[in-house]
Amino acid sequence: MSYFEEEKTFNKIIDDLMVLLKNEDSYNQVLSSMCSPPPKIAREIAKIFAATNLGDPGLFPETVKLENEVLAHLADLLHAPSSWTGAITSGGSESNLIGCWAARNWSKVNRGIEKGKIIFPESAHVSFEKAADLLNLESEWIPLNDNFQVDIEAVKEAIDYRTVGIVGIAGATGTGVCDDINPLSDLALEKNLYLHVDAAHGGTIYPYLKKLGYDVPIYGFENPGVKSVTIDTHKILGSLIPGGSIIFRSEEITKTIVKSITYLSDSSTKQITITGTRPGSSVIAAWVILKKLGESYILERIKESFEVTKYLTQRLNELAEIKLVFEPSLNIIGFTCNQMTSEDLVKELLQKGWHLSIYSNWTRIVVMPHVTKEVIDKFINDLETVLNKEM
Ligand code: 0PR
Repeated sequence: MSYFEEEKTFNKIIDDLMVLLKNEDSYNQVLSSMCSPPPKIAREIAKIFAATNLGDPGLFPETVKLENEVLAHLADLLHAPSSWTGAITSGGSESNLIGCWAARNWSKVNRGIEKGKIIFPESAHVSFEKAADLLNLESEWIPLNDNFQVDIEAVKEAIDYRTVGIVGIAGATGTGVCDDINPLSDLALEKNLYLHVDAAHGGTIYPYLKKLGYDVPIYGFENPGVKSVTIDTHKILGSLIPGGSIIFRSEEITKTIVKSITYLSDSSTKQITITGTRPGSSVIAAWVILKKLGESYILERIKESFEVTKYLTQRLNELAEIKLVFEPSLNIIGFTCNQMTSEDLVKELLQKGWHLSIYSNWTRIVVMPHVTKEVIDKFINDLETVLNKEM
């Protein structure tokens, strides 16, 4: 193919893709996502560093340094002790799987449990169901109290001699609620159990909310029983997809899962991730967001999302047909409608281009940085039209 033909083919493919996928990059009417379009600089990084693979760290030693700085930053947000260790992963699901994997293997080494059981709150993300299945762990799902937090008494009752670990959620998918991690930590210490905290969403919000003057829960390594924490970079921080991490209290835990890979360009490579090949671009983007755009950029995003959450709460409260299921503690809102089911409401709103999700029996909205006040005004307008049609 000549240079000219190649150029023509290139442009044609890009043009066709732009047409085919034109509605899928704007997030204009997306109210159901925990991701948000990345800043321009992150997109540029994706283009330039598309071939950087952290699965072969010997080839990318400078990117490995950035990776370690990102991990150190996240460990710091979680108040990890200096003995911490961790890994950048593909997101919350992989981190939660690794956390459960460590719980299983650590309990085998320390307590001789061969066929264990793991305890999850009912609010836990589906990745825990997958993890238990993959790891051949029995799972017990614990109901929530009236505040949508895991019922601590029920956790106590569920613990038996085969229990390898407990999971707590800091910023649940459906409600944004944080479990009461401190009593879970006490239980974990008392019974010598592994405690993993899923702060995939909340972990990148609470530290900044605290700086903005809000009261925030103590969900991280300040609780001495916490052994590992999931925290994502591709959620509100706005880094590239896929990007997450898991931070462990110490190597005493990860040595029960670590694998050596001697044939890579660095023959001392060790991995605790499920994936081998991992995109360096996502780590570089996270580094730029955390270290270069920095705290003021992140605070602005979070502040804005919280103001919009408050605004949306107020607008919804003004509608007689709508009832909020909980007072939002993070940027997640749940509501029901006295005129129709959440399924029907979500379908009607989809006709108008809005993407919402249903969690349990309520309609769920996640107020991410792309959801501005203007977006909310348009949404409320359409919601009112749908409700008026029903009267
Ligand atoms: N833990 C929590 C608390 C989560 O909310 C999620 C996903 C995970 C773990 C898993 O994270 P990964 O998706 O990174 O593996 N939370 C979002 C949700 O289920 C995922 C998502 C994001 C879904 C964007 C849709 C979407 O458009 O809502």
